[in-house]
Amino acid sequence: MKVRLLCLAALGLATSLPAAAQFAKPEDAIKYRQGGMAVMGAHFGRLGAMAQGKVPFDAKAAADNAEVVAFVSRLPFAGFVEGTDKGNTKAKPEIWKEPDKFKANASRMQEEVAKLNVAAKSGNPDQVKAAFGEAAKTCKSCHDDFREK
Ligand code: ASC
Repeated sequence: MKVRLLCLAALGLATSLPAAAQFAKPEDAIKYRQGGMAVMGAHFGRLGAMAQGKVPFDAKAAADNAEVVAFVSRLPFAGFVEGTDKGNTKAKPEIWKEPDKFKANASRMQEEVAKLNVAAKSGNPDQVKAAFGEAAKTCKSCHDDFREK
């Protein structure tokens, strides 16, 4: 019980603190967001392989992967704190020059992967394929505008 309460307190703190205060150093924020993107990319890629017919459709695997993508999609953006545009990063300065546009892109992606998660739970390959395509467009457009090649 005590542990559970502590965990809840830690979660509350983590989500209410200003993003910068959650990272001791700029590199930590960069590593955090890259880690989140890497996890999302790995699981999104497994869905993509099914959507593109490279591996047979497996409803359970699709649902499991979509669940991870939907959850992790909410994490990386806390790592885009001020002062983290330099160093080991492909993040473009536009992220901090056009923050509203960047946030709108993030929200669109999160909405589309939430829909992908619903589609994957249906077990219907055509729905998964369609939702995957819409979600992938949001990844690409944000990378085009805000990530160096
Ligand atoms: C991925 C991945 C991306 C996106 C993008 C979609 O699996 O790592 O960056 O999908 O390629 O167009």
